[in-house]
Formats: sequence, structure tokens, C-alpha cells
Amino acid sequence: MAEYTGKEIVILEGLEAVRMRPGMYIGSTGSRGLHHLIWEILDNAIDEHLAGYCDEIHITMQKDGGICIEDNGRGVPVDLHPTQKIPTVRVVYTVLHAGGKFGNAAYKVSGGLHGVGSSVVNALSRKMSVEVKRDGLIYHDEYADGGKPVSPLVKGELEVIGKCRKADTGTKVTFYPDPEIFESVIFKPDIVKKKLKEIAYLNKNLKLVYYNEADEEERTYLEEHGIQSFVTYLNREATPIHDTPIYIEGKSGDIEIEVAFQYTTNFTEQINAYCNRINVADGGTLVTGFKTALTRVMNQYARELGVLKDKDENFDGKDIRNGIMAIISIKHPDPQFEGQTKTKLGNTDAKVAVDEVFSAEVQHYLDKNVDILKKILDNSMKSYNARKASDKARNAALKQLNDMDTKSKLAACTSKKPEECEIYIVEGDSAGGTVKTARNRKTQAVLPLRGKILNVEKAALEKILVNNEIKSMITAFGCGIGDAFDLSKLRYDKIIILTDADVDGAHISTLLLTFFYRFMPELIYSGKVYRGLPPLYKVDYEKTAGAKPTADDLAVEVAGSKAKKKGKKKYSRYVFNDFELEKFRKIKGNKILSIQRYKGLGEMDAEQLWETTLDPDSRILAQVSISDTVEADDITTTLMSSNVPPRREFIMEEARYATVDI
Ligand code: 28G
Repeated sequence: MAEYTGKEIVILEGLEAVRMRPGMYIGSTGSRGLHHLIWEILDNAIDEHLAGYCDEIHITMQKDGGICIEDNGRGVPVDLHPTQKIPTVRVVYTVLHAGGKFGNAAYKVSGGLHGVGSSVVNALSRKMSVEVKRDGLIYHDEYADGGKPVSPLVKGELEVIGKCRKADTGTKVTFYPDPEIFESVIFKPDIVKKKLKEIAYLNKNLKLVYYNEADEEERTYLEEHGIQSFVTYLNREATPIHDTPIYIEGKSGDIEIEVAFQYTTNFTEQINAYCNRINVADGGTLVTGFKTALTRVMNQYARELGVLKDKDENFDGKDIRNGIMAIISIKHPDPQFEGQTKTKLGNTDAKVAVDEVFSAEVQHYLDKNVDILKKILDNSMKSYNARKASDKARNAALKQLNDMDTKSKLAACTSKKPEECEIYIVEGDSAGGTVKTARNRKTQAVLPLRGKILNVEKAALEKILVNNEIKSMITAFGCGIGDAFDLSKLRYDKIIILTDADVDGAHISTLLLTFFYRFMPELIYSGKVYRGLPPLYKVDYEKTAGAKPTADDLAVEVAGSKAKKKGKKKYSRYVFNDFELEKFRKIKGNKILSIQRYKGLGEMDAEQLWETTLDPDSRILAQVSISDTVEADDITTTLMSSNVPPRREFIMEEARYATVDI
């Protein structure tokens, strides 16, 4: 585009604002933000599906780093936009917040983190092209350097680059994320595939075709049974107590409700909720409606069938949800997302609607499937009895927790100000000992753990609560567990898991994360949990003639006066994994003198340990986060199952790349 008119400058300023503060629009410029670009474009295609015009979306990860998404919807309108006086397509892709929906919130139902739409993706791309098939013609528009149009307009209209059948309609978008904006512009196939799978479950009969040019992998995601199959999938490592997930659907006013649930022999409950396909991780009214209805209906059955003898006895909601895996998905015309992260649904009418539809329909189902009803009640009864029996044991255990400080191996820090304190949870007594010597006693506490810790996914609550390792942690943190959890009582600003950089270490750290995730999830959600990343190697090296040291090269003293006279300098570097070591070997100008491989933390001396894992100025910590509930639970189940191969695979990957998400 040669010259800009006044209006176009305003548009470009809008996109420039996105480039100035990408985080405000897509969350981050890291991997999450990068992938968010795909979700944002996908969302628009899904909206077209929800509007009833699109049943197939193709997603191609191109060899050249681009992502191509194509839908068979109506195609973004190409006509002149009434107020902007340029083709609507160009408005959609260059005007901030237009997003194709022009502020019509009810229209946009599939959602996204910010719902900011296509122009944001364009603003953050070095190149983007759009093809629209409509009325038998193929239109084209292209943008470069953050959304600047590069295609000419012909008499104010979009370029036509070909013809097609009249019935052939749709939108195709190809974009290349801008490396000046993102830390990396490499998309991860696993993340994309996982998302497509979730989208397929939440949008039954929408066909998603994935293709990766790099490895020629092609996959089709199509879930005829939607969330019912989703439950089956999430329960794939568990043992269900009835064959197929129960599926309920119905409408109350203009709120559409779908629920699928299945009981397993696990002791946990999991309810994933979605409003307009947006995961509401903190639940809200739709979850309350489901829980209230389920508790009421099941207690009613229990009394009718004489399962509960005493008229005044009731199952607790928790008894009834023991072992449940449920998905609630509703469509609401005017969703109110609340809370700091906007992940809780606030509409009161959603509670009423879910309660009404669910209780009516589930009774319908259970009246006809009395065998399943009995299995569920039997399961509730087991939980009820265990609860009664364990109340005593639990109280005793909790009481014991309060006066057990002496037994814990905690080496406390002297400061009592949580905002400056950290606790290191260290694998093994010997490493724990070195950390104790090396740490800053004022702010760094150390809790050594002995060997493997209990797998909370597999153990009963009474066992968990009397486990020494677990008791020590609960006491040390000071913030309680479960319902009694109180983040404001946490004694530390950071909880740092420190294990060896090997498979066992990764396993222990996963067991710890699972414990946190199940008993104090807020610790992870609030970003208090970290993993220390101890190096695997120490490399000593020299510079070859002419090579200049960089900021990464740490000079070390050279023994012997001869070497000193010659002006020879030795350097030393910590290397964190094999991949990095390979990279280092390829750097020209370094002559490797020796490589020391640390077998474990225990092999490092206090000074090395301080430098690599304790010193806030030089250590490397990875903050643990949860991408979304589906993924998180998925990984805990994969890891915790007795099915060995997938467990190993994940842990090895963790050990190599030190992935931070769980
Ligand atoms: C391939 C990747 C992403 C899309 C459509 C279809 C329409 C549309 C998109 O309209 C402007 C706002 C409301 C009418 C709507 C087509 C109505 C009639 C559409 C996509 C004008 C946006 N015909 N498909 N936007 N509307 N697919 N896929 O982005 O008033 S965006």
C-alpha cells in the first residue's frame, strides 16, 4: 500500500497498539500466546459452525512455519462495509475488536481468552493471507508486517483470484507469527492436536482435519457422541463401575444444557464445566445447579429404595460424587464470567436451568436403568461408611499433625515474613544436608524427603494423612489442605521442588505435583510452586585463538603460574541437559577440557549447589502451571496409572526438556 488515508492510519494505530502490548490481547508472547493465535482463528471458524453453516475445518501446520485454517462456512462477507467503506473482509482482519462480530456478544458463542479476533492475529503476524469463496468467486487479501494490507483493491473491491462452484463457500486464513513479537514461532503439534481433540468433543459432528507437512501426519477429529465420548476418554485409565457414561440433554428457556457423567472406582471427583465451549475452570452456577440436583435426586432414590434406613440420614454431596467424572456443557445467550481470571460463571439462571433439566432427565434415565442406579447408590454407601469410619481416624491424624513439628526434618528459615521466604523440598537426606549448608538461612528453609513419596492418586485418604512426608509438608506450609486450605496462611512465597535431573527425580517431582494438585490446587494456580532445575553437566573449556568470551562464558582461576603468564583463561559452564550439551559442542571457538556429569544433587558441593539452584541471581527455576483442567487431569492420570509405558514417556520428556506445565 503506497499511501495511507486518514482512516487507514487509525486502523494501523489500532494494530500497532496490539504490537506494543501483545500480552494484553493474547496473554503472553511465550508458547501459550503463540498457540493462542491458532485458537483465535479457529474460534471464528467454530462460531461459523455454531451458527449452523460449517461442518468441516482443516488445520495445516505448514513446513514454512505458517498455519493454514480453512472452513466451509459462508465465507466472510466481501461487500463494502457500510461505515468503513472498505471490503468487510479487510475490516474483519484490520480493525481492532471487529472480530467479525461487531460487538455482538450473543453472536459470538465459542469464546476465547479475550475474544479479540482475527485482527489481533494479523497484528502479531509478519504475513497473513485470507481467501474467501463466495458466489462462485475466490477473493483474496493479504497483509504484511503486523496487518498492513498489501493486496490492491480493484475499484474499492477485493481482488478476485479465481472461480469456484457457487455452492462452494468458506474462509481460508494462513498466517505467519512475527518472530519480532514471539519468543519462539515454532508451533507444537501435540498442543494443537490436544486442542482439536477437545474442540471435537465439545462440538459433536464438527469434523476437524489436521495435517502436519513436516511429518506428513494426518488426523481427523470427529466425535459423533460429543461430551459422552469425552468422559469415556478421560476415564480411559480408570475402572468405570457402569459401562457407558450417562448422557443428559435439554433446554430451559434459551439455555441449552448437556451433561455426561460416569462413575469409576477412584476416590476422586472431577467436574469439568464449559459455557459456550469456554472452560469455566472455577465452575460457578452451572456446577452448583448440577451438584444440588444430583444430591437431591440420589438422596430421594436412596430413601425410596431403602438404602438409607433412617429418615433423617442423608448422603453428603461428596459421598454421591465419590468417583464421578462429569462434563457439563451449556450454551447461554449472555454469559457473565466472573472472578479474577474470568473462569467462573455467574448467571443465576444457569443454576436453575441445569438443576431443572438435569433432575428431570436423570430421573427419566435412572428409572429405566435401575441396575446402574443401584451401583451408584452402592458406591455412595461405601463412601458414606468410609467417611463415618474415617472421621475418627482423620481427626486423630489431624490432631497428630498439629503436634508433630518435632518429628519433621524441616530446617526452618529465621525470617517469619512469608513474602521473602522459600522452602526447598529436596529429594534425599544427603542432598538435603548439602542444601542445608549452602542455603541462605534467613530466607530459605529446607525439607528433605526420604525416597519415593506416596502416590495420592492410588492411596486412601487415611493413609495419605498419616504419611510422614505428606504430614511434614502440610505442617511446614501452614495453609491446611482440602476445604480447610487457606492460601493467606502459607508461610512461603515459593515452594521449590528440587530433585535430581534424572527419571527418578522427575517421577518424585510428579508425585509431589500430584499431591499439590489434588489437595492444595490453589498453590499451583497461584503460581507458588516451582521446580529447581539442577544442571546435569559442568563443562570446563578454553577459548581457541581469536575467540572472544561472551556473557555466557564464566572465567575461572587457572592454577599454575605458567598458564597465568601466557594469559590463558579457563572457563566453566553449567549445562542442564543433553540437548544443550550438544548445542554447546557445536559452538565454535570453545575447546572443551573436561565434562563432569553430575549423577545427582548429592555430588555437588555447597558452592556449586548455591550457584546453580539456590542463589536467586543465578539459579534456574521453572514455575509450575496448569494449562487447563482437561490437560492437567489428563497428565495426572497418565502418570499415575499402573500402565507403565505412557508414564515413562512423559517423565523422560520432562527430564530432557524440563517442561514446566503439568
Ligand atoms: C478459516 C479460519 C477462520 C468466518 C464467517 C462468516 C461470516 C462472518 C466470518 O461475518 C461479519 C457480522 C455480522 C454480518 C456472516 C458470512 C454472515 C453472513 C458471515 C473464519 C457480517 C462477519 N455471511 N466465517 N464472519 N458479519 N470464518 N474462519 O473466520 O453481520 S469469520
